Amino acid sequence: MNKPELLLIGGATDVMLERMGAEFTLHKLNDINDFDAWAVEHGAKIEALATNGHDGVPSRIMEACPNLKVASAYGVGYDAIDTDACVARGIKVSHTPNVLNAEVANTVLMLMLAGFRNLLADEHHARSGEWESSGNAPLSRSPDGRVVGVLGMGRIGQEIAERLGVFGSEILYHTRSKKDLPYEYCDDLVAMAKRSDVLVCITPGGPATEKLVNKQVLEALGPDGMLINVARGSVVDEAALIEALQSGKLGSAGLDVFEKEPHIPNALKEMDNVVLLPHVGSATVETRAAMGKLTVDNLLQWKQDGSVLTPVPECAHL
Ligand code: NAP
Ligand code: 8YV
Repeated sequence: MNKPELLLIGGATDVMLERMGAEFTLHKLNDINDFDAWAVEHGAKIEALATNGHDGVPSRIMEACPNLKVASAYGVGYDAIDTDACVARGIKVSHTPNVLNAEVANTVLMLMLAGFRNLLADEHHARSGEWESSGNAPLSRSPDGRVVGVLGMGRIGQEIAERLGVFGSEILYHTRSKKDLPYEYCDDLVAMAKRSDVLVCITPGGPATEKLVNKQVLEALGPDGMLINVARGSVVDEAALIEALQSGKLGSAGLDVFEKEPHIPNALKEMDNVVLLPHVGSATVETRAAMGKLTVDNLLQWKQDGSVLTPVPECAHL
């Protein structure tokens, strides 16, 4: 029996490749040299797509593959996918919610600890020999008992709030609608930032959240405040962030995501009150295996009965 044809955008683990290859005829975008020639020969046969949060579903792929029926994304954030265009073409889009909540929350704790406890400077002090030549490192600050404002209180935000229990944090949150949760809701982001020692961003990206964290929010967080962004680079006004950090109007930052990934502005790289990560919030072997499994499970479910296990909300009715 003929297998349905699947186009893979970006990388996939060996396990994913093996599972997809057993049920689909695989085409790997990375291996295609002449896309136009490939599209003429194979485009109309492609029914399934495996993609990721960064590449999404490019319009040239939608056009080249007019019979696309399912797009399974490896990642929970799908701001790179034009869901309106997918719905208009009847393409079911799935993503990987929940399986990465704990890891992204761990990343927030790691950035918060690194920031308060001067991890990078102290590590340098030990490794460089400065401890022997110049004596003890300066004191750091404790992460305990801080007020943490969480911008976005969904699946990951709630896991962050729960895990911050180990630091005895007081949790405030800002979202568009109040949740039935044991944390204080703030309907005004600037007011929440003013009360917070740390502001953690964990909303989706896209136009609704673009530059939500602006100059006013950053200045409200203040000279002792810490910004942690594990959401999307677009959520924070990066130019305003650099200005606030340079001028001392904002104390410090821990950043996993940036406006133009993988580019990180030199101004941020040069600051020692900033901890930088290359978008690795979910990037452990264990969590990526779970994300890969769900990505393929969605494709196999679609092959079985035309549905997907974890559709993005915009496609749930399809
Ligand atoms: P989720 O369950 O959908 O939660 C999103 C939260 O953001 C909700 O509480 C939502 O509440 C709030 N929100 C949405 N738009 C908002 C707005 N305009 N203003 C204020 N709050 C808003 O999503 P999730 O699973 O927690 O994931 C969140 C995001 O984390 C993903 O979309 C992705 O961008 C990012 N992420 C990053 C990494 C990484 O590696 N760094 C890994 C995974 C996920 P309301 O609807 O009530 O506003
Ligand atoms: C991944 C993420 O880096 O799930 C998300 O939204 O940002 C990360 O888990 C990415 O999506 C991998 O494709």
